[in-house]
Amino acid sequence: MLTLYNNAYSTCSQKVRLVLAEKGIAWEDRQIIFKNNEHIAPEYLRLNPNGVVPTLVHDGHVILDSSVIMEYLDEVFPEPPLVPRDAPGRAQMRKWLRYFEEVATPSVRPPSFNQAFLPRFEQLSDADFDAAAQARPLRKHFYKRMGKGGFSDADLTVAYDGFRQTAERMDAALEGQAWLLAGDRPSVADCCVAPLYDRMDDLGLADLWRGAPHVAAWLARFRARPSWSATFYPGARLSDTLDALGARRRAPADLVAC
Ligand SMILES: N[C@@H](CCC(=O)N[C@@H](CS)C(=O)NCC(=O)O)C(=O)O
Repeated sequence: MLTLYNNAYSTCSQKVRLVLAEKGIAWEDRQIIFKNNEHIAPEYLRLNPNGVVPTLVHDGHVILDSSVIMEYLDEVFPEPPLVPRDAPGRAQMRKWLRYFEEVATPSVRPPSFNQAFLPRFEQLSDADFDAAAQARPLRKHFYKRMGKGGFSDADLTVAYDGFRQTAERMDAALEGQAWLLAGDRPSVADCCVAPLYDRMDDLGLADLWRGAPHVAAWLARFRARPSWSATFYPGARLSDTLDALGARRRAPADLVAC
């Protein structure tokens, strides 16, 4: 009934897996392997013309975009609620979702590519790299900006600044409450951003929220939930597969300093 096309270490996939696990929904796992270009294969593009994961298929309906999928799941499987039932509460939740999509989500990409994904591309000829960028409907210009040499220190500085701002805002909101919205369990707003923290931590960048104790406590609280271990199974972190990815680690201090 529910099929999720997703990838183990994709943060957008992890958002949706957290919601599925919090709700205890059974689903079919269809892994999309990036290095085999399965996300830009014609049969997958027919399902998701953006050439990204995740994609949810439910009773023949194709649902795209991780944040849309999270809200869809809450509508179709209302218990336990991960979306506020009142309009002002939903507006609060969407305020966070849009802010995360504008600031935190793009902040995670430059360090992720520089530290983990670049080796896949830097061995390509210029023509093959161009073709790889052109083949990505949503990310053509992002890949061109990265180039075979990776994102610049200026790009990394913008990314770190955005993530620090996210942590500061969340820290203020989390003072005196366990989760971003009222309630005794994580909402889709928490599920949206938590995988981004896990990724930054995995990249050695946890210093970005060193001055945000409520964020650190929130992350520890989330990591103690069964939904977390269901989502972050072995292989779901870049550090689990760094060798397979041919990744290089740079010293965090070196990265944060720029
Ligand atoms: N707005 C989309 C973005 C999805 C997205 O960027 N997914 C990444 C993985 S987290 C991807 O599939 N990237 C493919 C690529 O870089 O070619 C969503 O939230 O679903």
